[in-house]
Amino acid sequence: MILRKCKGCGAILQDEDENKAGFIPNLTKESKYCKRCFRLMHYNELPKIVAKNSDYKHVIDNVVQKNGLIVFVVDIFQFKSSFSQNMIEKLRNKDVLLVANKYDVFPKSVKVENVVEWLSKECQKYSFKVNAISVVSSKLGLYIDDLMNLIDMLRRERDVYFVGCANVGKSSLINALIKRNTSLTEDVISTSIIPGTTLNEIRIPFFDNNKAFIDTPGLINENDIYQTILKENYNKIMPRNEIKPKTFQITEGNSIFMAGLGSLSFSNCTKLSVIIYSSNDLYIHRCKTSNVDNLYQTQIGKLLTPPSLDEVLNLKYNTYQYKLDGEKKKAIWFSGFGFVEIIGKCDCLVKTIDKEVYLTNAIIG
Ligand SMILES: Nc1nc2c(ncn2[C@@H]2O[C@H](COP(=O)(O)OP(=O)(O)OP(=O)(O)O)[C@@H](O)[C@H]2O)c(=O)[nH]1
Ligand SMILES: [Mg+2]
Repeated sequence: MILRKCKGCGAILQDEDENKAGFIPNLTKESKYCKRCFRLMHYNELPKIVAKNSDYKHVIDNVVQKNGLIVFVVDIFQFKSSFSQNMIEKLRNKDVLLVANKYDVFPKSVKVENVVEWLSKECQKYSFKVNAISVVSSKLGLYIDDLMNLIDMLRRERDVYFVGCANVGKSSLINALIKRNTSLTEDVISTSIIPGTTLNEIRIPFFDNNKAFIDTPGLINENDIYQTILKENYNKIMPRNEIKPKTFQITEGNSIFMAGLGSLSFSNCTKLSVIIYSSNDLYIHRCKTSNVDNLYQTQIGKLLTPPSLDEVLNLKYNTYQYKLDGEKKKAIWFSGFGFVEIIGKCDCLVKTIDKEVYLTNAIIG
């Protein structure tokens, strides 16, 4: 028996168990997509079966053994959680093209060259050598031709593997490259807002000599807020179009809530500029620091939502303390729901849902 793979998710097609990956009611030689991918593509029904880290690990261990060009995709809005230490270690000393996707969510005033320079410094910080860096939007097709040129330059007649954390847009990027370079107008691979959409390796012959684009399941990052909050809130925290930054002039004793997902409290400062980059739908609330504890106790899930009221009891919050010397503009990155740039000297107490927070030099500059 020849095993056939679903073209949308890579699972092996089968007609025996509806609750398992790759199910299709009547499997024939012509079958292309499993029921899950068919319903996702035609009815936008979100997948219930998702990849596990065992799927990712099995595939990535195989990819790094191969002599291919590796396109390491990160999400520019979730840079810190998608530039995963775990992936960096796997990809060290390989032929890597780093691609920052979802550039469309950044304000139009942000120059690609500056983002590339910032990314290159982040790579240096981790002594992570890459062959090239590219910034794109697979959604709007921005800089897709430049990326194709880079791939052509670096591929040297080899296969091209797309790897990265779940949800960064690996499958969307392959779809964008194929649509731009063929007569196809529809997506070939399934994509969705749910992390773990791609279930197994998907090989799409694209170059001469049967060389291919190869999609892979993403690493499900435990530090990703999408592993914690309810699915109904995903659309409120993931920006879908250009972010309109919100600027605040902050003085001693002021705080800012990013809905109920986190807050920043400022002290030991005279005057600061604080710029919030988050989904335009995320409610930002400024208040006095003396009110913060009371708001956490009484308004999470109500005024300060997401999270939703019925998930509040399961959530834990962590605090982090930063001392900013004011010499350089800094960025504090939350896991998956935004980042905040701060100009000025201050102490900043960050409280957020049980996920890591990162401090870097400002990316927007
Ligand atoms: N704004 C924006 N959203 C994007 C872009 N590319 C992908 N997305 C969205 O990001 C989500 C994840 O995209 P996928 O292509 O499924 O991501 P993936 O990396 O293949 O995810 P897994 O298969 O789960 O590992 C979807 O909701 C996409 O619509 C982009 O360039 N801009
Ligand atoms: Mg995918």
